[in-house]
Amino acid sequence: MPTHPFELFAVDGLLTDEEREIQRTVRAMGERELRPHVAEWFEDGALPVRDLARKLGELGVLGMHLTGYGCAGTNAVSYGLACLELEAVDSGLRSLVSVQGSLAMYAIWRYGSEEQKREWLPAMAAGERLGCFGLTEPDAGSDPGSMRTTAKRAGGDWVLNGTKMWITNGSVADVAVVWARTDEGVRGFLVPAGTPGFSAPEIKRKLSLRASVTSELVLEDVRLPADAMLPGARGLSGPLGCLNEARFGIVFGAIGAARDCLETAIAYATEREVFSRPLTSYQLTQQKLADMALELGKGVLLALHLGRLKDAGDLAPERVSVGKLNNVREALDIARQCRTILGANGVTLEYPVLRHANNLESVLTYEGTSEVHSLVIGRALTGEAAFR
Ligand code: TGC
Ligand code: FAD
Repeated sequence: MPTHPFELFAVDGLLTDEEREIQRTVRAMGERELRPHVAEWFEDGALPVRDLARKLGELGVLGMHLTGYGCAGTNAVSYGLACLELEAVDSGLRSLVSVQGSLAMYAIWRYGSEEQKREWLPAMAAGERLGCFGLTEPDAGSDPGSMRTTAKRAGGDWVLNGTKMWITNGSVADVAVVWARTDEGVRGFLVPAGTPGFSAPEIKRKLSLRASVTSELVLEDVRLPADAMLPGARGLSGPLGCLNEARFGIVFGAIGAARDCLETAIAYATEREVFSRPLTSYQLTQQKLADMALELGKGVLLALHLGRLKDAGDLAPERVSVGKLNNVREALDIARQCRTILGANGVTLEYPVLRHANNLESVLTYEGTSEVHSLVIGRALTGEAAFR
């Protein structure tokens, strides 16, 4: 009887009953309501974000690791497992949950005023209102400290000018969390959709994360009241603090995409006969499968370890970098290797492997590129910052 790759590492035994139940519930919803449509969403480059947000809100996964304001208040491991199961369907679905819960909601939850929290968080947890997170600019990605977007005081108001680029859910969001340079350093602002001077054109023709909306944010003399600023975030540590949360979800999520690829490749190789024997019966195939199972298993153990550290309040940012760099890089390698096992069938949307591989190209780049995370780890190891 074949053993599942996770079973080789006895992963299930490391989870509590509640964590297993949350994982089972998210997986079942994903298989029932998301997987049957995902190839079409990817092919069309169109995602029914509003419908999905409401479904994900009902499931309780939006901002699920936050407490109060309608959020589920689960532990970090449960949130990670939900990300894993959503990304097993498509990275774009995990992205939706990451941006809503770990970036937009987290920014408000962590740095917002009581009024801002009450206004936005319950509706965002329910999936009735959507948020996005605008940090990257056309000329400032890895180095957000060089951002050009400004917020200037005008009487009691703020006036924002600038452009944000590659913003997930930008054109469907009800509120954009926008980071801008002020006289007192980088500050965060809540920009409601429809504010005069604010527009969010969608970016088309992506070859990756096609089941995800990506947009530009254009701010032309956008006037906001004084209370649109997030009072608790000062300096670059504000947005970077949010990134720690979303990167943590990706550490688990990437394993979901890789698991789906490996399960697909094993099932395919079992059925596929080459030179009159099943593909699984060849040593070269078994070598590939064994190597991938090792990386997948090590990746899930690393994710769980980081999850336990996070729940214990001991997850330093460089540890998140270790997980993000390793698990996304290995997931991408696994997706590409699985593609070889599927031969020509691997390049179609009939199977998920190249879709996952293409998605993982974006995942390797967003939330800190693999090079940025290598440099964060390098700085931790040597004490030398080699970013600039
Ligand atoms: P540096 O001088 O190191 O730090 C500036 C201030 O920030 C603090 N800090 C952090 N705080 C919390 N968490 C972290 N991970 C932090 N890293 C640094 C630091 O202590 C300092 O605070 P203070 O109070 O002393 O001022 O900053 P640097 O300019 O040298 O940059 C360091 C670097 C390169 C690591 C950072 O800029 C970086 O992480 N760059 C990558 C940018 C990035 O990841 N962008 C992602 C945009 S969002 C996104 O991609 C969403 S995709 C979502 C989806 O669809 O799933
Ligand atoms: P650059 O920073 O220009 O990097 C180009 C290359 O240079 C990379 O290989 C990089 O690693 C390398 N490099 C950079 N610095 C160094 C260095 N010091 N040493 C050596 N090499 C270096 N951003 C948001 O704010 N919100 C979002 O919701 C969001 N969603 C996204 C969705 C998608 C689909 C994508 C693709 C991106 C999204 N991003 C988002 C943007 C993402 O965070 C940036 O693309 C990422 O931070 C990298 O920035 P960049 O693309 O400008 O690349």
